[in-house]
Amino acid sequence: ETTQDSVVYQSKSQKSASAARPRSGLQKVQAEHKDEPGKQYNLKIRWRNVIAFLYLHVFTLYGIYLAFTAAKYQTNIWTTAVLIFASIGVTAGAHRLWCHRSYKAKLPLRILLCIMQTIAFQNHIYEWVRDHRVHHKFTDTDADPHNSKRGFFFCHIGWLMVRKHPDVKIKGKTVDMSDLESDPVVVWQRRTYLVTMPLLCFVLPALVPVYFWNEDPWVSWYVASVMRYTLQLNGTWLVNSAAHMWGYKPFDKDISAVENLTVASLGFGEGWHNYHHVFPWDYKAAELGPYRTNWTTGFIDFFSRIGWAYDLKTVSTEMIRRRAARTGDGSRHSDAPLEDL
Ligand code: ST9
Ligand code: ZN
Ligand code: ZN
Repeated sequence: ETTQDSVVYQSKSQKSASAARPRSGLQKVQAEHKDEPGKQYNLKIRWRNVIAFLYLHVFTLYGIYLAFTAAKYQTNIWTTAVLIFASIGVTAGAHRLWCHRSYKAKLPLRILLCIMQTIAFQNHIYEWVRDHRVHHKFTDTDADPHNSKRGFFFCHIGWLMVRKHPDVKIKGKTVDMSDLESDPVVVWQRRTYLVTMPLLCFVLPALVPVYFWNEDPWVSWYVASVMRYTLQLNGTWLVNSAAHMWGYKPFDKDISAVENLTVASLGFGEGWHNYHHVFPWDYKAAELGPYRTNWTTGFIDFFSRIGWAYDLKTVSTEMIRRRAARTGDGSRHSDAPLEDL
Protein backbone atom coordinates (compact mmCIF):
# COMPACT_ATOMS: atom_id res chain seq x y z
CA GLU A 1 0.00 0.00 0.00
CA THR A 2 2.60 2.54 1.10
CA THR A 3 6.29 2.82 0.47
CA GLN A 4 6.90 1.81 4.05
CA ASP A 5 6.66 -1.90 3.45
CA SER A 6 8.19 -1.75 0.04
CA VAL A 7 11.67 -1.61 -1.29
CA VAL A 8 12.45 -0.11 -4.64
CA TYR A 9 15.13 -2.28 -6.03
CA GLN A 10 17.61 -1.12 -8.58
CA SER A 11 21.03 -2.60 -8.55
CA LYS A 12 24.22 -0.63 -8.96
CA SER A 13 25.31 -2.46 -12.03
CA GLN A 14 22.05 -1.64 -13.71
CA LYS A 15 22.35 2.08 -13.01
CA SER A 16 25.94 2.39 -14.12
CA ALA A 17 25.86 0.11 -17.13
CA SER A 18 22.31 -0.27 -18.28
CA ALA A 19 23.52 -1.46 -21.65
CA ALA A 20 25.33 -4.36 -20.03
CA ARG A 21 23.76 -7.77 -20.13
CA PRO A 22 21.16 -8.08 -17.32
CA ARG A 23 22.05 -10.85 -14.95
CA SER A 24 19.06 -11.62 -12.78
CA GLY A 25 15.53 -12.40 -13.88
CA LEU A 26 14.35 -9.15 -12.32
CA GLN A 27 16.96 -7.14 -14.19
CA LYS A 28 15.78 -8.67 -17.44
CA VAL A 29 12.19 -7.70 -16.71
CA GLN A 30 13.26 -4.18 -15.79
CA ALA A 31 15.53 -3.77 -18.79
CA GLU A 32 12.70 -4.55 -21.19
CA HIS A 33 10.76 -1.44 -20.27
CA LYS A 34 13.45 0.89 -19.02
CA ASP A 35 12.58 3.61 -21.55
CA GLU A 36 8.80 3.48 -21.08
CA PRO A 37 7.92 5.48 -17.96
CA GLY A 38 4.45 3.98 -17.58
CA LYS A 39 5.68 0.42 -17.70
CA GLN A 40 8.70 0.47 -15.43
CA TYR A 41 8.56 -2.17 -12.77
CA ASN A 42 9.80 -1.81 -9.24
CA LEU A 43 10.02 -4.76 -6.92
CA LYS A 44 7.93 -4.18 -3.83
CA ILE A 45 8.65 -6.67 -1.11
CA ARG A 46 5.80 -7.80 1.13
CA TRP A 47 7.68 -8.18 4.41
CA ARG A 48 4.80 -9.86 6.22
CA ASN A 49 5.06 -12.76 3.79
CA VAL A 50 8.86 -12.89 3.94
CA ILE A 51 8.71 -13.22 7.72
CA ALA A 52 5.95 -15.83 7.58
CA PHE A 53 7.86 -17.98 5.08
CA LEU A 54 11.06 -17.62 7.11
CA TYR A 55 9.25 -18.78 10.23
CA LEU A 56 7.67 -21.69 8.37
CA HIS A 57 10.93 -22.92 6.89
CA VAL A 58 13.08 -22.55 10.00
CA PHE A 59 10.53 -24.32 12.17
CA THR A 60 9.96 -26.96 9.52
CA LEU A 61 13.58 -28.01 10.03
CA TYR A 62 12.79 -28.27 13.73
CA GLY A 63 9.57 -30.16 12.88
CA ILE A 64 11.52 -32.69 10.82
CA TYR A 65 13.88 -33.17 13.76
CA LEU A 66 10.91 -33.68 16.10
CA ALA A 67 9.21 -36.08 13.69
CA PHE A 68 12.25 -38.36 13.91
CA THR A 69 13.06 -37.93 17.58
CA ALA A 70 10.02 -37.00 19.63
CA ALA A 71 6.75 -37.49 17.76
CA LYS A 72 4.57 -40.50 18.43
CA TYR A 73 4.19 -42.80 15.45
CA GLN A 74 0.47 -42.00 15.28
CA THR A 75 1.36 -38.34 14.84
CA ASN A 76 3.59 -39.11 11.87
CA ILE A 77 0.90 -41.25 10.27
CA TRP A 78 -1.66 -38.52 10.86
CA THR A 79 0.66 -35.86 9.41
CA THR A 80 1.21 -37.92 6.27
CA ALA A 81 -2.51 -38.53 5.89
CA VAL A 82 -3.35 -34.84 6.23
CA LEU A 83 -0.63 -33.97 3.72
CA ILE A 84 -2.01 -36.42 1.16
CA PHE A 85 -5.59 -35.34 1.76
CA ALA A 86 -4.78 -31.63 1.38
CA SER A 87 -2.61 -32.19 -1.69
CA ILE A 88 -5.34 -34.03 -3.55
CA GLY A 89 -7.63 -31.11 -2.74
CA VAL A 90 -5.22 -28.96 -4.73
CA THR A 91 -4.51 -31.36 -7.58
CA ALA A 92 -7.91 -32.97 -8.17
CA GLY A 93 -9.87 -29.96 -6.88
CA ALA A 94 -8.39 -26.52 -7.49
CA HIS A 95 -6.27 -27.65 -10.42
CA ARG A 96 -7.99 -30.29 -12.52
CA LEU A 97 -11.61 -29.61 -11.61
CA TRP A 98 -12.03 -25.90 -10.95
CA CYS A 99 -9.18 -24.43 -12.97
CA HIS A 100 -9.13 -26.62 -16.06
CA ARG A 101 -12.65 -28.09 -15.96
CA SER A 102 -11.15 -31.39 -17.10
CA TYR A 103 -14.05 -33.29 -15.51
CA LYS A 104 -17.30 -32.52 -13.73
CA ALA A 105 -18.08 -33.25 -10.09
CA LYS A 106 -21.34 -33.63 -8.23
CA LEU A 107 -22.01 -31.46 -5.20
CA PRO A 108 -20.77 -33.94 -2.53
CA LEU A 109 -17.43 -34.33 -4.31
CA ARG A 110 -17.11 -30.57 -4.76
CA ILE A 111 -17.72 -30.06 -1.03
CA LEU A 112 -15.18 -32.74 -0.16
CA LEU A 113 -12.56 -31.27 -2.50
CA CYS A 114 -13.24 -27.79 -1.16
CA ILE A 115 -12.59 -28.96 2.41
CA MET A 116 -9.42 -30.73 1.29
CA GLN A 117 -8.22 -27.67 -0.62
CA THR A 118 -8.90 -25.45 2.40
CA ILE A 119 -6.60 -27.63 4.54
CA ALA A 120 -3.85 -26.95 2.00
CA PHE A 121 -4.02 -23.14 2.40
CA GLN A 122 -2.83 -22.17 -1.04
CA ASN A 123 -5.30 -19.30 -1.16
CA HIS A 124 -8.99 -19.88 -1.72
CA ILE A 125 -10.08 -21.68 -4.87
CA TYR A 126 -11.10 -18.51 -6.70
CA GLU A 127 -7.72 -16.81 -6.24
CA TRP A 128 -5.78 -20.03 -6.88
CA VAL A 129 -7.63 -20.63 -10.13
CA ARG A 130 -7.31 -17.02 -11.29
CA ASP A 131 -3.52 -17.08 -10.84
CA HIS A 132 -3.23 -20.48 -12.49
CA ARG A 133 -5.39 -19.61 -15.50
CA VAL A 134 -3.31 -16.49 -15.94
CA HIS A 135 -0.17 -18.64 -15.71
CA HIS A 136 -1.41 -20.88 -18.53
CA LYS A 137 -2.60 -18.02 -20.71
CA PHE A 138 0.52 -15.84 -20.37
CA THR A 139 3.21 -18.40 -19.49
CA ASP A 140 6.67 -16.91 -19.01
CA THR A 141 5.70 -13.31 -19.67
CA ASP A 142 5.37 -10.42 -17.20
CA ALA A 143 1.70 -11.32 -16.89
CA ASP A 144 2.53 -14.80 -15.56
CA PRO A 145 2.34 -14.57 -11.73
CA HIS A 146 5.29 -16.98 -11.44
CA ASN A 147 7.15 -16.18 -14.64
CA SER A 148 9.91 -18.80 -14.73
CA LYS A 149 12.18 -16.52 -16.78
CA ARG A 150 12.78 -14.63 -13.55
CA GLY A 151 14.71 -17.54 -12.11
CA PHE A 152 14.21 -20.46 -9.77
CA PHE A 153 13.77 -18.46 -6.58
CA PHE A 154 11.12 -16.19 -8.03
CA CYS A 155 8.92 -18.85 -9.58
CA HIS A 156 9.32 -21.20 -6.61
CA ILE A 157 8.57 -18.88 -3.69
CA GLY A 158 9.68 -15.33 -4.44
CA TRP A 159 6.50 -14.43 -6.32
CA LEU A 160 4.55 -14.86 -3.08
CA MET A 161 6.76 -12.33 -1.29
CA VAL A 162 6.43 -9.36 -3.66
CA ARG A 163 3.66 -7.31 -5.21
CA LYS A 164 2.53 -8.72 -8.53
CA HIS A 165 3.77 -7.24 -11.79
CA PRO A 166 1.11 -4.79 -13.09
CA ASP A 167 0.68 -6.95 -16.19
CA VAL A 168 -0.61 -9.82 -14.03
CA LYS A 169 -3.49 -7.68 -12.88
CA ILE A 170 -4.14 -5.90 -16.19
CA LYS A 171 -3.96 -8.92 -18.49
CA GLY A 172 -5.38 -11.16 -15.78
CA LYS A 173 -8.66 -9.29 -16.16
CA THR A 174 -9.09 -10.91 -19.58
CA VAL A 175 -9.50 -14.34 -17.99
CA ASP A 176 -13.10 -15.47 -17.61
CA MET A 177 -13.94 -16.46 -14.03
CA SER A 178 -17.73 -16.52 -14.33
CA ASP A 179 -17.93 -20.32 -13.94
CA LEU A 180 -16.43 -20.03 -10.45
CA GLU A 181 -18.62 -17.08 -9.56
CA SER A 182 -21.63 -19.31 -10.15
CA ASP A 183 -20.37 -22.30 -8.13
CA PRO A 184 -21.87 -21.90 -4.62
CA VAL A 185 -19.12 -24.07 -3.09
CA VAL A 186 -16.41 -21.74 -4.38
CA VAL A 187 -18.36 -18.62 -3.40
CA TRP A 188 -19.00 -19.96 0.10
CA GLN A 189 -15.35 -20.92 0.60
CA ARG A 190 -14.18 -17.47 -0.48
CA ARG A 191 -16.58 -15.76 1.91
CA THR A 192 -15.64 -17.85 4.94
CA TYR A 193 -11.96 -18.47 4.15
CA LEU A 194 -10.45 -16.31 6.88
CA VAL A 195 -12.16 -18.50 9.48
CA THR A 196 -12.20 -21.94 7.83
CA MET A 197 -8.61 -21.85 6.55
CA PRO A 198 -6.80 -21.28 9.89
CA LEU A 199 -9.06 -23.85 11.53
CA LEU A 200 -8.58 -26.53 8.90
CA CYS A 201 -4.96 -25.88 7.96
CA PHE A 202 -3.41 -25.17 11.36
CA VAL A 203 -5.67 -25.65 14.39
CA LEU A 204 -7.42 -28.94 13.69
CA PRO A 205 -4.39 -30.88 12.36
CA ALA A 206 -2.49 -29.96 15.55
CA LEU A 207 -5.38 -30.65 17.93
CA VAL A 208 -6.16 -34.19 16.78
CA PRO A 209 -2.88 -35.78 17.99
CA VAL A 210 -3.12 -33.95 21.33
CA TYR A 211 -6.72 -34.98 21.87
CA PHE A 212 -6.64 -38.56 20.63
CA TRP A 213 -3.20 -39.90 21.59
CA ASN A 214 -1.86 -37.34 24.02
CA GLU A 215 0.79 -35.92 21.80
CA ASP A 216 2.81 -33.04 23.20
CA PRO A 217 1.09 -29.88 21.89
CA TRP A 218 4.30 -28.28 20.61
CA VAL A 219 5.40 -31.45 18.84
CA SER A 220 1.97 -31.62 17.29
CA TRP A 221 2.12 -27.99 16.17
CA TYR A 222 5.56 -28.21 14.57
CA VAL A 223 5.05 -31.59 12.93
CA ALA A 224 1.38 -31.84 11.94
CA SER A 225 0.85 -28.15 11.16
CA VAL A 226 4.05 -26.23 10.40
CA MET A 227 6.13 -29.00 8.82
CA ARG A 228 3.25 -30.58 6.95
CA TYR A 229 2.13 -27.27 5.50
CA THR A 230 5.59 -26.15 4.43
CA LEU A 231 6.58 -29.47 2.84
CA GLN A 232 3.36 -29.51 0.90
CA LEU A 233 3.87 -25.94 -0.30
CA ASN A 234 7.33 -26.81 -1.55
CA GLY A 235 6.02 -29.91 -3.33
CA THR A 236 3.49 -27.73 -5.11
CA TRP A 237 5.93 -24.95 -5.89
CA LEU A 238 8.25 -27.43 -7.61
CA VAL A 239 5.64 -27.62 -10.36
CA ASN A 240 6.16 -23.91 -10.99
CA SER A 241 9.94 -24.02 -10.66
CA ALA A 242 11.61 -27.38 -11.38
CA ALA A 243 8.90 -28.48 -13.82
CA HIS A 244 9.55 -25.31 -15.80
CA MET A 245 13.29 -25.92 -15.87
CA TRP A 246 14.68 -29.44 -15.81
CA GLY A 247 13.37 -32.30 -17.92
CA TYR A 248 12.28 -33.51 -21.32
CA LYS A 249 9.90 -31.80 -23.70
CA PRO A 250 8.33 -34.63 -25.69
CA PHE A 251 5.21 -32.69 -26.68
CA ASP A 252 6.41 -29.13 -27.29
CA LYS A 253 10.07 -28.25 -27.28
CA ASP A 254 9.42 -24.51 -27.52
CA ILE A 255 7.87 -24.01 -24.07
CA SER A 256 9.59 -24.04 -20.70
CA ALA A 257 7.37 -26.69 -19.10
CA VAL A 258 9.01 -30.12 -18.86
CA GLU A 259 8.27 -33.70 -17.88
CA ASN A 260 9.90 -34.20 -14.48
CA LEU A 261 9.63 -37.54 -12.70
CA THR A 262 10.77 -36.20 -9.33
CA VAL A 263 8.18 -33.46 -9.33
CA ALA A 264 5.52 -35.88 -10.53
CA SER A 265 6.36 -38.24 -7.66
CA LEU A 266 6.29 -35.52 -5.00
CA GLY A 267 3.38 -33.74 -6.64
CA PHE A 268 0.81 -36.51 -6.92
CA GLY A 269 1.21 -36.77 -10.67
CA GLU A 270 1.48 -33.05 -11.43
CA GLY A 271 5.04 -33.08 -12.78
CA TRP A 272 4.23 -34.16 -16.36
CA HIS A 273 4.11 -30.50 -17.05
CA ASN A 274 5.13 -30.37 -20.71
CA TYR A 275 2.14 -32.54 -21.52
CA HIS A 276 -0.09 -30.52 -19.21
CA HIS A 277 0.74 -27.19 -20.86
CA VAL A 278 0.04 -28.68 -24.28
CA PHE A 279 -3.17 -30.51 -23.29
CA PRO A 280 -4.45 -28.69 -20.17
CA TRP A 281 -7.96 -30.11 -20.51
CA ASP A 282 -6.86 -33.74 -19.95
CA TYR A 283 -8.08 -34.86 -16.50
CA LYS A 284 -4.92 -36.98 -16.14
CA ALA A 285 -2.64 -33.96 -16.58
CA ALA A 286 -0.29 -36.48 -18.15
CA GLU A 287 -0.25 -38.93 -21.01
CA LEU A 288 -0.28 -41.93 -18.70
CA GLY A 289 -2.51 -42.94 -15.84
CA PRO A 290 -2.25 -43.69 -12.11
CA TYR A 291 0.62 -46.14 -12.29
CA ARG A 292 3.10 -43.48 -13.28
CA THR A 293 2.98 -41.46 -10.02
CA ASN A 294 -0.43 -40.12 -10.91
CA TRP A 295 -2.35 -40.72 -7.69
CA THR A 296 -4.58 -37.80 -8.54
CA THR A 297 -5.78 -39.63 -11.63
CA GLY A 298 -6.46 -42.69 -9.49
CA PHE A 299 -8.54 -40.53 -7.13
CA ILE A 300 -10.64 -39.08 -9.98
CA ASP A 301 -11.05 -42.54 -11.55
CA PHE A 302 -12.34 -43.86 -8.24
CA PHE A 303 -14.95 -41.13 -7.93
CA SER A 304 -15.89 -41.58 -11.55
CA ARG A 305 -16.59 -45.24 -10.80
CA ILE A 306 -19.04 -44.32 -8.03
CA GLY A 307 -20.60 -41.62 -10.21
CA TRP A 308 -19.52 -38.51 -8.30
CA ALA A 309 -17.13 -37.49 -11.10
CA TYR A 310 -18.24 -37.56 -14.72
CA ASP A 311 -17.48 -36.20 -18.21
CA LEU A 312 -13.78 -36.93 -17.79
CA LYS A 313 -11.95 -35.32 -20.69
CA THR A 314 -8.85 -36.82 -22.22
CA VAL A 315 -6.79 -36.80 -25.40
CA SER A 316 -6.53 -39.60 -27.94
CA THR A 317 -3.22 -41.41 -28.28
CA GLU A 318 -3.27 -40.59 -31.98
CA MET A 319 -3.55 -36.86 -31.33
CA ILE A 320 -0.75 -37.02 -28.76
CA ARG A 321 1.44 -38.96 -31.15
CA ARG A 322 0.91 -36.47 -33.95
CA ARG A 323 1.58 -33.47 -31.72
CA ALA A 324 4.73 -35.07 -30.33
CA ALA A 325 5.97 -35.79 -33.85
CA ARG A 326 5.28 -32.22 -34.95
CA THR A 327 6.57 -30.14 -32.02
CA GLY A 328 8.22 -32.50 -29.53
CA ASP A 329 11.91 -32.93 -28.80
CA GLY A 330 11.79 -36.61 -29.75
CA SER A 331 11.89 -37.90 -26.18
CA ARG A 332 8.37 -39.35 -25.98
CA HIS A 333 9.04 -42.74 -24.42
CA SER A 334 7.53 -44.77 -27.22
CA ASP A 335 4.94 -44.67 -29.92
CA ALA A 336 3.63 -48.06 -28.90
CA PRO A 337 -0.01 -48.28 -27.84
CA LEU A 338 -0.57 -47.46 -24.17
CA GLU A 339 -1.43 -51.07 -23.35
CA ASP A 340 2.14 -52.10 -24.16
CA LEU A 341 3.81 -49.70 -21.75
C1 ST9 B 1 0.43 -20.76 -2.80
C2 ST9 B 1 -0.15 -20.92 -4.16
O1 ST9 B 1 1.35 -21.39 -2.41
C3 ST9 B 1 0.57 -21.99 -4.93
C4 ST9 B 1 0.05 -22.10 -6.30
C5 ST9 B 1 0.85 -23.08 -7.08
C6 ST9 B 1 0.28 -23.42 -8.39
C7 ST9 B 1 0.93 -24.65 -8.93
C8 ST9 B 1 0.14 -25.21 -10.03
C9 ST9 B 1 0.62 -26.55 -10.42
C10 ST9 B 1 -0.44 -27.61 -10.41
C11 ST9 B 1 -0.84 -28.07 -9.06
C12 ST9 B 1 0.22 -28.89 -8.37
C13 ST9 B 1 -0.16 -29.27 -6.99
C14 ST9 B 1 0.85 -30.27 -6.40
C15 ST9 B 1 0.50 -30.60 -5.00
C16 ST9 B 1 1.52 -31.51 -4.35
C17 ST9 B 1 1.77 -31.17 -2.96
C18 ST9 B 1 2.88 -32.05 -2.23
N1 ST9 B 1 -5.66 -11.99 -12.41
O2 ST9 B 1 -2.77 -10.88 -5.01
P1 ST9 B 1 -3.02 -9.45 -4.73
C19 ST9 B 1 -5.85 -8.25 -8.92
S1 ST9 B 1 -0.34 -19.62 -1.76
C20 ST9 B 1 -6.43 -10.91 -12.37
O3 ST9 B 1 -3.23 -9.02 -3.31
P2 ST9 B 1 -0.59 -7.87 -4.72
C21 ST9 B 1 -7.19 -8.46 -8.25
O4 ST9 B 1 -8.04 -7.39 -8.55
C22 ST9 B 1 0.53 -19.74 -0.26
N2 ST9 B 1 -6.37 -9.99 -11.39
O5 ST9 B 1 -1.83 -8.59 -5.41
C23 ST9 B 1 -6.79 -8.48 -6.78
O6 ST9 B 1 -7.84 -8.13 -5.92
P3 ST9 B 1 -8.93 -9.25 -5.45
C24 ST9 B 1 -0.21 -19.09 0.85
C25 ST9 B 1 -5.51 -10.22 -10.38
O7 ST9 B 1 -1.04 -6.74 -3.87
C26 ST9 B 1 -5.71 -7.43 -6.73
O8 ST9 B 1 -5.03 -7.55 -7.99
N3 ST9 B 1 -0.65 -17.77 0.51
C27 ST9 B 1 -4.67 -11.33 -10.38
O9 ST9 B 1 0.36 -7.56 -5.82
C28 ST9 B 1 -4.75 -7.61 -5.59
O10 ST9 B 1 -4.25 -8.97 -5.60
C29 ST9 B 1 0.15 -16.70 0.60
O11 ST9 B 1 1.27 -16.80 0.97
C30 ST9 B 1 -4.77 -12.24 -11.44
N4 ST9 B 1 -4.01 -13.35 -11.50
O12 ST9 B 1 0.01 -8.96 -3.74
C31 ST9 B 1 -0.48 -15.39 0.19
N5 ST9 B 1 -3.92 -11.29 -9.26
O13 ST9 B 1 -8.19 -10.47 -5.02
C32 ST9 B 1 0.45 -14.80 -0.77
C33 ST9 B 1 -4.26 -10.18 -8.60
O14 ST9 B 1 -9.67 -8.58 -4.33
N6 ST9 B 1 -0.13 -13.74 -1.56
N7 ST9 B 1 -5.21 -9.51 -9.28
O15 ST9 B 1 -9.78 -9.52 -6.67
C34 ST9 B 1 -0.06 -12.41 -1.27
O16 ST9 B 1 0.23 -12.02 -0.15
C35 ST9 B 1 -0.27 -11.46 -2.41
O17 ST9 B 1 -1.02 -12.09 -3.41
C36 ST9 B 1 1.06 -10.99 -3.00
C37 ST9 B 1 0.76 -10.04 -4.19
C38 ST9 B 1 1.89 -10.20 -1.98
C39 ST9 B 1 1.89 -12.15 -3.55
ZN1 ZN C 1 -2.64 -26.27 -14.99
ZN1 ZN D 1 3.21 -24.31 -15.59
